[in-house]
Amino acid sequence: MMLVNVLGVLLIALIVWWFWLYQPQATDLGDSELIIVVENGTYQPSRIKLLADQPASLHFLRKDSSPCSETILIPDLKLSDTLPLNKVKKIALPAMRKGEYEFHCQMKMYRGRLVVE
Ligand SMILES: [Cu+2]
Repeated sequence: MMLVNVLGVLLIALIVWWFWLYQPQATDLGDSELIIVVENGTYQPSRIKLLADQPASLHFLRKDSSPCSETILIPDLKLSDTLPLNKVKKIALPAMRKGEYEFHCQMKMYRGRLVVE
């Protein structure tokens, strides 16, 4: 009984960590043509640093055939687009103010973040 409680608490801690605390390392967008791979439930990389007040573009390569991963949404920019399967798709971003902007798939299973600084 005790063991079950301990396991339950651990499981909750893991869920909290995964959904709220886990922060993957940020990758600089830089000048390079960074390609964000959409596969196995993650955007890789999922935390992308870019410069404020400059238009930029993201390149996505979707390898997951599930229909949900086809849509990409950046709610703060009112941006939504579709990603073709196994083809690089370029998404243009406007100049943005400093801050963090989430992007995700239709059901938020895939989640990423733009870090503008
Ligand atoms: Cu999804």
